[in-house]
Amino acid sequence: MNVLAELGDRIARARTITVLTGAGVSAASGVPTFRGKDGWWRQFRPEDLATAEAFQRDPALVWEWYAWRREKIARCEPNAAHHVIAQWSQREGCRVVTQNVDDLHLRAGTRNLIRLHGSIWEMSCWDACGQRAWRDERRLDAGRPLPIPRCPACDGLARPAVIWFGEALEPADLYAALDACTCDLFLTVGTSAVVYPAAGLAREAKRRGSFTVEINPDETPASAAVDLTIRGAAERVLPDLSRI
Ligand code: BV8
Ligand code: ZN
Repeated sequence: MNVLAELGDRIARARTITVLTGAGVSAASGVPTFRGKDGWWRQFRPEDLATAEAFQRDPALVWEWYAWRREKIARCEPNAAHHVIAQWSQREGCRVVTQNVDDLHLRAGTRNLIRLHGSIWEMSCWDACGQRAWRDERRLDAGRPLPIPRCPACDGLARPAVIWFGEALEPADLYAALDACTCDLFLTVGTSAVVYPAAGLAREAKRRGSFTVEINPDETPASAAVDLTIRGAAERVLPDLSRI
């Protein structure tokens, strides 16, 4: 039986499935990945700007980067990989854990979605008045960056409601993701497996007895730890699996 057929059979037989996704799942939709060649903006890497220190130092610059990403993402549609994962998520026992902040899983209709790093379409109060994660989908107007968004409650600075490097994940999300590591089948799809704690989930699932699979065109630090690696693009491999 070939590898895809074997995995398709496992998917059909699994009582519980968890899918962990990274930026590679949105690549076919046109969303820049973080560590790919398109991950840079001007002379900055994501790690330079996705931090509270960068925002403290220059909120306007960080907001320009997020406005640029929002503008790009607003023109993207969920791709075949999102649609297959959304279909699987309708099954009892299937959970989806995403590191992506583009909300394309939500737009594809995914149920039981755990968003580890928040959403680029939500904002929180930087001045910590407590106003959190309100939706704001305003776009760039005529190519000029947004005026820095303000908090509707205290008129302080608003920040993107995402988890920056050096910030703790929401405990409820982290616990839900860890709980999802107890499953028959764990698929890690389209992530470079370098950002923790998300990067440790495949190993945790294996430790808990899951059959673990990586779907990625490239090798990653997780490749040696999983039971099965499928070298391919999510938007091609997932539809093939769903047809088995
Ligand atoms: C935490 C949201 C602790 C923002 C993101 C020093 C100080 C503090 C912390 C640390 C430190 N050193 C290390 C850490 C931990 C740090 C970390 O892991 N750093 C790394 C860089 C070493 N982690 C953190 O800081 C986390 N918090 O540790 O808190 C703590 C505890 C208590 C109190 C205080 C603190 C928070 C990490 C979250 C960072 N936020 N995003 C935003 O988006 O603006 S991370 C960002 O990168 C993304 O969200 C994504 O989650 C993450 C990983 O990227 P990927 O999704 O994997 O994308 P990437 O481009 O890397 O790879 C794409 C993959 O797809 C590739 O493998 C490619 O081959 C593949 N691909 C391409 N095309 C396809 C494909 N696959 C399939 N199909 C295709 N077509
Ligand atoms: Zn406020």
